[in-house]
This record gives sequence, C-alpha cells and structure tokens, in this order.
Amino acid sequence: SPYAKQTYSARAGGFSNPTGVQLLRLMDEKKTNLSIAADVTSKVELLKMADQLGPYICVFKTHIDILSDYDETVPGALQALAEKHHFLIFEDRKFADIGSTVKSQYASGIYKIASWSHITNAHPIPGEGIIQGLKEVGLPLKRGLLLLAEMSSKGTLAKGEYSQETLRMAKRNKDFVFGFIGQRRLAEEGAEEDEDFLYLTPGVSMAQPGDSLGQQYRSPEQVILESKCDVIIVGRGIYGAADPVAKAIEYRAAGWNAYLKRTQQ
Ligand code: BMP
Repeated sequence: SPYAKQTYSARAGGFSNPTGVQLLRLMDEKKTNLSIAADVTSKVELLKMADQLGPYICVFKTHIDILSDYDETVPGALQALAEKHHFLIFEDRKFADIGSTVKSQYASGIYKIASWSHITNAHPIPGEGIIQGLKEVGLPLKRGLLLLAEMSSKGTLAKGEYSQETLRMAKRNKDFVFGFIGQRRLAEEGAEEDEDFLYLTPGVSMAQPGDSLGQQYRSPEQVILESKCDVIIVGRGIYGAADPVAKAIEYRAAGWNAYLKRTQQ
C-alpha cells in the first residue's frame, strides 16, 4: 500500500474527519504510535495511569464502565490530562445496536461518552444505521469513529466478507469514520486502493502468546511492519508490568522503530 510508506502527518491531508487529522499529526509530533488500554477498575488508578503514561502515548483507551467508583469528575480529569500530555481519549464502547438506540447510548446515560471522548468505536453488525445514528451526535462535536473490522480473539466472526463490507461502509462515511480496529490493513478485493484509513490494533504483547480467554498477541513489528497497521494498543503488557512507565517506553520504541523502518525515514 502506498499509504503505509508515507509518514503519518503526510497522510493527514487525505482525511476529512478532524479527529483523524489530529491523531495523525500528534503521532509524528510526539513520535509515538502507542496506545494504552487502561483496563483498571478504580478512578485513582485510571487517572494515575493517564498522568504517568501520558507523555509516551498517542491514545488513551478506556472502558469507562469497568470503573467501580465512577463519578462525574472522571471525564473532566481525563480531559485535563489529555490536554496536559497531548493525547486523545478513546472510549472503547463497541456500540452494536440500531441507530436510534446507539444515539442515546452515545449522548446520554451515566457516561455521556460523546461529551468527553474524542474517539469511540462500533461493530458494523447492525448495518449502516449505526454509523448514521452515532454521526448525528458525534459529528457536531468533531468526534471520530472507528469500525471493528476484525478482532484479535480466537474464533472471531469478523473476517472475510464481513471485514470487506466494513471497509465499504467506512468509505461511504469518511466524514465520521477515520479508521478501524483491525489486525491488518485491508484492501478492497478488485478495487485499487484509493482511500486511506487508520488501523488501530489490539492484541499486542512482546511477552505472551495469548491469555486463557481467547486473546491472541502479536509483536509491535508484526503489527506495524508486516500487517501495516498504524497504532499498537497495549494493555496488560504495560500496566501488568512491575514498572509500567519503563514498559511503555519499550513498547513505544518498538512501535516507533517499526514505523521508521516501514517508512524508511
Ligand atoms: P490486553 O493488551 O490487556 O490484552 O488488552 C486488550 C484491549 O484491547 C482490551 O481493552 C480489549 O477490550 C481490547 N480489544 C481487544 O483486545 N481485541 C479486539 O479485537 C478489540 C479490542 O477492543
């Protein structure tokens, strides 16, 4: 793919979603394609992780609904840390319902995700209405959406024609959809690759092949160099280590060196 050889910031011009543009630029500015999956259950731990790892990451990925002590001070505190360290917040909500329902789930409820999270994601399983619904809430706030084209877990049904149709759905909604959660850069069969998207990839570890619940890991090099994805998402590989900051620095270097090799800078 010609895009995989270009720098992140050079690719920004091909994106119409403002969050996608912002992310591409900040990756080159901060020299990082690392995202942390901050899967902790207390707000003190969550905010500590955002403050300590903030300097080394481009995206801070949350599962806000696993916090046992969530309250309405959390989004503001996260936003302040995002400003301080220049990262984007990604609430990994994985919406999967009809357009009308996801609109309410995105804007309302306890978490009001659209009001604080730069990025969120959705399964394409319900069809294009899910994008339309989320877009009505997110676009006026300049938010961006990722579609889950593939998953890292064993036995995933998101493959083949499902992933291909996901790519076509994204192409029809480039104002809001700027990329995918996936395991490899996708090309539409039979079509020239004419459109660029960002690929954010979970299932990354330099130490483990997987976990006991179906997670499957690959290395930063496999993800960035071989599969031509753009962002490595690392959870337990970093926050589960004795020294998470030192580990984040290691993963950041591995991801960045693979990117430099890919773009031959
Ligand atoms: P870990 O690196 O600890 O295995 O965490 C992976 C993170 O990425 C989790 O937050 C999980 O919800 C998410 N994730 C994934 O593992 N595989 C996917 O295909 C999509 C995900 O969002």
